[in-house]
Amino acid sequence: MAKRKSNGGALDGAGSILSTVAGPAAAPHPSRLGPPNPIADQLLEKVTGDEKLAAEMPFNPTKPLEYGEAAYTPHTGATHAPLTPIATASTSTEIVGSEKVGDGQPDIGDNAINRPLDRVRVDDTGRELTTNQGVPVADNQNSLKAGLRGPTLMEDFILREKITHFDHERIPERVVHARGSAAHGYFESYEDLRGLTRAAPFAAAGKRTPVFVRFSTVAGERGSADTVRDVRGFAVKFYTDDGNWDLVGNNIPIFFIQDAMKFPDLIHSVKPEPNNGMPQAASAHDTFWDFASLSPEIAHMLLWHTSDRAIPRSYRMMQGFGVHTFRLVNDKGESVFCKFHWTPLAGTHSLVWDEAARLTGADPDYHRRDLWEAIDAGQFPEWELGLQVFTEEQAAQFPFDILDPTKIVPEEMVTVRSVGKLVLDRNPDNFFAETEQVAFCAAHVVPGIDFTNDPLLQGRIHSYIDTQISRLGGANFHEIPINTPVAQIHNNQRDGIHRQQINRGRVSYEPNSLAGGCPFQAGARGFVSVPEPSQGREVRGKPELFADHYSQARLFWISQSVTEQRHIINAFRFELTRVQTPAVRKRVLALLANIDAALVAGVADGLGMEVPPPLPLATDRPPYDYPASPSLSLFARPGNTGIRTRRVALLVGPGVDGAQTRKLYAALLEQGAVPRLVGQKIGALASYTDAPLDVEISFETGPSVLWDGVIIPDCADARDALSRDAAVLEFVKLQYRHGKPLLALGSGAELLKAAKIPRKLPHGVPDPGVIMVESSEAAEGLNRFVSVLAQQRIYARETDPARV
Ligand code: HDE
Repeated sequence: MAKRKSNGGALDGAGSILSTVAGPAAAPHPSRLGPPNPIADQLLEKVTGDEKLAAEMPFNPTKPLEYGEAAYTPHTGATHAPLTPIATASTSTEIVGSEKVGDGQPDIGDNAINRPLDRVRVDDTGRELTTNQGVPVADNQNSLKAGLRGPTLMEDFILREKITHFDHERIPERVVHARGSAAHGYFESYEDLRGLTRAAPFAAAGKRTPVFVRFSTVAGERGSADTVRDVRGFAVKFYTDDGNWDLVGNNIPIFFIQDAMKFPDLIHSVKPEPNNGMPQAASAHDTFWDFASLSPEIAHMLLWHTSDRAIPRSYRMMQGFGVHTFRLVNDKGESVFCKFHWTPLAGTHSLVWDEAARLTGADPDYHRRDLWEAIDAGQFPEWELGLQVFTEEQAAQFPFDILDPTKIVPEEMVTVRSVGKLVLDRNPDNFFAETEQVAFCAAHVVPGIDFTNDPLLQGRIHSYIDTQISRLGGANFHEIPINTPVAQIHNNQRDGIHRQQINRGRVSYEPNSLAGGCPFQAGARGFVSVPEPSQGREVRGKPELFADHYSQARLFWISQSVTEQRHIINAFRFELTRVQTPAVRKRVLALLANIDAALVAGVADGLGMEVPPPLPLATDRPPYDYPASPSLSLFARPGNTGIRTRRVALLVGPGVDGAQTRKLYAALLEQGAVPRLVGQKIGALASYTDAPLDVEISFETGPSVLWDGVIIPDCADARDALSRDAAVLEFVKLQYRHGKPLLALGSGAELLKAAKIPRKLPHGVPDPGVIMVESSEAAEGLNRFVSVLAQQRIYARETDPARV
């Protein structure tokens, strides 16, 4: 047989390249595949490129680095660039373009699903109505029938698509934190903090990182009211250069329990009772207090929960906390412990309980509306980020364990250093697509931030991704636009429900040579866990220091003002009065007896019970005697934004001084407040000095609880028109009772007199918030009103409950 001659690679194996299975063992690559054809030529280039790329990596050079000592040093994966982009493509037809697939010139090394949200915003202006398949709809009013009076036809695919979509419009709500509101904004670092952390948001002074922030209540269902007594979620998603960092915190710096194992029990106890589905969004029922009184580690949190922290005036006026101790890690791998604090520039302000309870009826969306309106008005809420940074050595000296999430690090022990600001400057376009579908996750950290062994945090690392899988319907929830990072996603995860990403190429594994080793592991540039030594006997338990349940509860109690202490006692009385099982009430009292004698006596008195002996302690260690920490009082942070966004009702009735009202209105607006004319009905209201006023909202629609302060302009008929209306009298009485400022001008004072509003506080000094002046002193009266409005309320009024 004649010896086979080499064809110089001309056509040998061409058939194999055109096929997708088997091929010659050693034939050189052909230089063409038959008749000229651009796609086939592309295929040849691709296969040739593939072969060269694979040959670049004759073995896995980093394998030995996975073992022994070498494993302690992270290493970068081996990688090679393809000679030609087509080598790593999925298909040689990649260059065939259309409106749908694009022009076949993908940006190599890019992941387009990470583009700004503009790519998925939809605007219908000037467009025809279509089906979900883009088919223009001729008639959106009628289903398709066999004759005008005939049955609807199965064939009506347009009706069926519309109804089917509607049937599935809801997704399961969050098991906790179901009720929430959110906004976009940015975080701006004040300094270059690279000495402390390599986390991207802190890399330079002035650096801005986009954020999406969601505030929430915990216990209520998605449609529950905003102003219930509850902890508020304060979850911040930072879209950093190194991927998403979620700081999923609360407005209270500690938690109810010490170990993730107890979370389902806690939540089952606080959620509506399973037999009758009541009460909604409230802890004031037997099962919660039964669980609480059997779990004394909750003592500290109960005081925060019964304090006014749990009924904030606004999401914009509450602090936020990361709760757990985290670690900051710099690029030398050095780490320190850190607690995160958000402090609102508007100060910390709260509702009073009676007001909060009425607001659930007057405006269940009170906090949602407040956030939305402030942002839409350009009054962007701001918080400062504070870090409490401390070392292992310092932590070892603390009288508590920094891994215990029921303990704070008092600011007197470690100061809070302000390192940047959070500004919320854009409302979402679509509540469902953004606020509802956003998926926060305590496990989303970036290089520079690391966990500690706090046993509550450790459990959270598992929970959040798991819950998104059922709530958002599968493993690809990170591809929902609000959840995609701004940083690129490149990995070998594939498929699953609702996959958005169209991965190019045939390689979805690592190590690989066919994609040039890509995506390759980032080594030291990637996320590297702090190499904390971890060794010990397996055990289900907690460290001894965790057993001190009362020292910090007492610290909180003694750090509160008299007013705040009174509110805590009242809240316990309210909650426990709703409890029906006396033995449960008694156990709660026994728990409180370990905190403070006046506290338990006040609560017991409200329940008509004796103070029982205290609950036994869980440790023989004597409690630690903390000095009071003034920064734990809400009054420590009045804020510096004045009366901006404060809502002021100008009560107007027939015979009002229109010119004066307009002047007051303009002056309030000038200072950033939100004045509104409130009257018996909307529409034109005759004024005796000026053109008629246009009343904006009625007493019914805008009841007293919706306003931070009230002004009664001079009104010739005040005595008749307003003072005889029980609803108007009730309006001003509630303003007074809720500690809000009232300013009456000229004969407007008749209304305050008719409502029997006292001018002095219970201890005899003039009430700075009840201001009655002549019309000629309107400017001075307004100044006094404004200075009270900007402060905390006049809580001293409460000390005499017989008033009004
Ligand atoms: Fe959460 N928590 N949590 N939590 N949490 C959820 O995740 C969980 C805890 C917090 O606006 C869930 O997506 C466990 C502490 C906020 O979307 C779920 C444990 C703190 C939000 C979950 C905790 C929080 C959640 C429900 C104990 C303060 C709302 C739906 C081990 C530091 C985020 C979801 C948003 C939401 C589990 C304890 C804050 C089920 C298992 C402590 C602000 O994954």
